[in-house]
Amino acid sequence: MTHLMPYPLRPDTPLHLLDGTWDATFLGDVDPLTLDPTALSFTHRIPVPSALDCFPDWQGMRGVFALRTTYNHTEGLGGVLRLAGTGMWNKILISDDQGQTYTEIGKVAFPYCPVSFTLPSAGTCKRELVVLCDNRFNFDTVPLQSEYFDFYAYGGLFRSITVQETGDWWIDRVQIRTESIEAGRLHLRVLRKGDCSTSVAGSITVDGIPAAELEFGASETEKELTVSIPGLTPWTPEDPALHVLELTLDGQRIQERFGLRTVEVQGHQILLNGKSVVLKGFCRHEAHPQFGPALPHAQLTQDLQLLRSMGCNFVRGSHYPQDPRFLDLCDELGMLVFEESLGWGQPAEELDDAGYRDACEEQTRLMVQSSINHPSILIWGFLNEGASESEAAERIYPRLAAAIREEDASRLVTYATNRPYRDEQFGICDVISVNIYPAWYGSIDLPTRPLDQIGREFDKLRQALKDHPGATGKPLIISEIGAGAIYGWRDPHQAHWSEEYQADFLETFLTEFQERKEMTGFSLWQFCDCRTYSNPMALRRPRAFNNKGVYDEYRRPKLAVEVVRRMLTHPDSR
Ligand code: ADA
Repeated sequence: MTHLMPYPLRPDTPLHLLDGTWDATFLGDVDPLTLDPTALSFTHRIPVPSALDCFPDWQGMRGVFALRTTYNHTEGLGGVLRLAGTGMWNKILISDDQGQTYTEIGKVAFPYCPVSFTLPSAGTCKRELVVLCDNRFNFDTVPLQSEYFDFYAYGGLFRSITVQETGDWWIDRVQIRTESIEAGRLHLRVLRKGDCSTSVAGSITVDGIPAAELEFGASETEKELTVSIPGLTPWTPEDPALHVLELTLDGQRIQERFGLRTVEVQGHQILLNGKSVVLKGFCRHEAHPQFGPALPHAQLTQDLQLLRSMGCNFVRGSHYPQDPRFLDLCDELGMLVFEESLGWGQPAEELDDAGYRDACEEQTRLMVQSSINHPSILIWGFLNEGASESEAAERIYPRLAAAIREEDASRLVTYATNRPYRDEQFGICDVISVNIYPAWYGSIDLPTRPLDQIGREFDKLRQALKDHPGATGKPLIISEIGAGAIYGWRDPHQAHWSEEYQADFLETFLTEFQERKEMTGFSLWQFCDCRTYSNPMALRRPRAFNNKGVYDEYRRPKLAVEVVRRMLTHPDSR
């Protein structure tokens, strides 16, 4: 069952779900750092979560927006404010007493990334929360999101917001990793936060079965232990069995959901629970023309059903941390996931910026910490199509890979490159991921059939990777390949941009893939069309959309959907 609240759950802790209708206003080109929150007046009532610049009065506008809500907090208690995903840049303030004075809680400029802030305790119980959302591009304040990306940058609070009330200390997370499927052995890392000066004791159950006792000494904030639960059903795409671990510590409870599963590589293969798995799926943006990246639960569910119905077992969450509700659904449906932190085509100069590197590492760590218990995630990634051939890459790629492995050594690390013939960072990867667009971008060598280029490109790629010391012998994923098609544009000549060309393109790719056993998987570009910019790139982006979806932005199927379905559900599909 999917709960409205994603895991972890804290059944005994007072929790305020702040999703609802908030006061809102557009302030335009003002400085959010010096703005007086007591002087705000509000013109609109707007739902949160949402993307503010999707609403009729504010479509396409950039500047500062203010949002405000109130909730009743228990007097004297502290709290943890959790934002599951926000846009661009935000400053969060809380009122101390009926909105007369405000305290700044923090700023967040990690688009799409789950973040949390500690709230001070207050004497009053009614608290006002004000968020200033700035969706203007500014490399100094939002280095992670730039205007040259190929997907539209929105502002606002895209995903759920909660306040959990706390006493002096609280259990932050229990991170769960599978050590042995046969023995049902789990490695646990329990994290405690707040004022931890008292010692506390408690116990752990898994699916209600007692698993361990534990004790935190005074000032201890972290505890690692191993528990074995024989007979636990493993998690597989076919039978995605999920289990609930409950920790009770001095009267506080936390419930974490997990799956028993391992992932590793062996030569060209990816092994899931020791068995070879071929990853077959799509890259997917969290995107809708009317709601931007703030998708309702029903849309998340439908998207997964559509992927499933095409025979996919894999989704690449391009190009940012995913909605925790989506990951919960992937866990439940047995969909395998490649989750990556935000990045798109960063040139060497940006990779060389110390502030960029720090922000990139921090958002990557936050993504891993937040998503760590989702069994569906097999692969962590970062820096889609960055300048991985540059000298500057040396200062960030190994650092990000190391940060991920420090947070979680139990999954595979990769990044998607679009420069496989000159890439210098393959050595840090467990899996090689290549984005490649033969028969779409670049020269089409007529008079041969353009689609014949796909096979030729793969021969070239195979040879290049075999000769590359960092890549040779590793699993290879085609992390992007695709062709654009305008929904409804049918053409007997199968011209570029027709649904026919896209369908034929994907059939050719899937036929090639079938025969090339050195390829371990693919995530086709892309699941559905998504909005991008009406800038010089628009000449390659009719409608200012990236049209390489097999569904259009309203999830209307193009011809390619049936082709993919036929090929992937064929009994001989590997
Ligand atoms: C890149 C990029 C995608 C998209 C794609 C395209 O590979 O990673 O986000 O822009 O190209 O459609 O050209």
